[in-house]
Amino acid sequence: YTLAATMPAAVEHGEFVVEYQPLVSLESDRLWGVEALVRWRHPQLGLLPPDQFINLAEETGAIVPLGRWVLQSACAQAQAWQAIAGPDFRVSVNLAVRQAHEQDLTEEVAAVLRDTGLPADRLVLELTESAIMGPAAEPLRALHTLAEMGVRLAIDDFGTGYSNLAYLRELPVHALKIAGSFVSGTPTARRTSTDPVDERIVATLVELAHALDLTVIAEGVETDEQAARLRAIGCDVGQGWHFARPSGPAAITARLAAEH
Ligand code: G
Ligand code: G
Ligand code: MN
Ligand code: NA
Repeated sequence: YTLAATMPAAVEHGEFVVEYQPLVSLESDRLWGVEALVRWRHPQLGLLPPDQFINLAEETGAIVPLGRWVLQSACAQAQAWQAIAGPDFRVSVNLAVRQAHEQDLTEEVAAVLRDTGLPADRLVLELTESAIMGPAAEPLRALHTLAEMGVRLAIDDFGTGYSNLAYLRELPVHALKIAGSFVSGTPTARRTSTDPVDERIVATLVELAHALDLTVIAEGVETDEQAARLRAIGCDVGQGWHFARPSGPAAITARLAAEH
C-alpha cells in the first residue's frame, strides 16, 4: 500500500477538496481574486496538505486526473461567484509541470470553460518557470493558444527558478507572483522585519513587472509592516496570512457579498 497508488481512486471517490486563498488588491483592499489550493481529506490519515502529495502525484502521473479535477472544481466555483463578484475577480489555479506538458492541455482547459461557463479571462493559470519551458528549453507553444482564448498566465514563485527571462519576451504572461521567501523569509529564516537585500529584490521585481505591463502579486505576506512596504513600492496584489489563510468557499462568498 502506498499513498501514490491510491491517489487516482481517491480522486474518483471525492476525497480531495479545494480551498481558496484571497489575492487582495493593495490599493483598494478588495479581492483581486483567489488562488485554488488542493487538500486531500484522507479517510485514515486526515487532512493532508499538498506538500505531502503533489510531488508524489507529479512522479506517478496522478497529477493529471487530480489537476483536471481541481481545474473543474475551481472553475465551477468561480462561475458561481460571478453572480456576486464584479468583473474584476479571478480564480487562479496551479498547473503542475506534467500538466503543462500534456498534449491536450488547451482542449482540456477549453472543455472546462465550456462545461462551467466561466469566461476565459476569469481564469489565471499559475505556472512555475520550470513548467513553462519545454524539453528543448523553448517556451511552451500551448500557452499562446491559451492566451488567445483569453486565459491569463501567471509565473508562480517568480525569482526562485532559473530565471531565463527570455520567456517573458516570448510568452503572453499576465502576472508575476513574487515568491514568499523574498517577502517573509523561509521557514528556517523567518523574517520579523524586512531584510534590506530582499526588499531591494522585491522592489526591483515590481519595477520589472511594471516595465513589462504585468500585474505583480507578492506571496507570503505575513505582517502589516510587509503589506505597508509592498504598497509603498507599488506592488499590485498581496497574498498571505496577513490577509487571510486558505479556507473553504463560504468565507470567500461572504467576503464577496460584503464587498459588492
Ligand atoms: O496549499 P499550500 O499552502 O500548502 O500549497 C503548497 C504547495 O502546493 C504550493 O506550492 C502550491 O502551488 C501547491 N499546490 C496547491 N494546490 C495545487 C494544485 O491544485 N495543483 C498543483 N500542481 N499544485 C498545487
Ligand atoms: O503555489 P504556491 O506555492 O505559491 O502556494 C502558496 C503556498 O503558500 C500555499 O502552501 C499556502 O498555504 C502558503 N502560504 C500562503 N500564505 C502564506 C504566508 O503568509 N506565509 C507562508 N509561510 N506560507 C503561506
Ligand atoms: Mn501558486
Ligand atoms: Na508561489
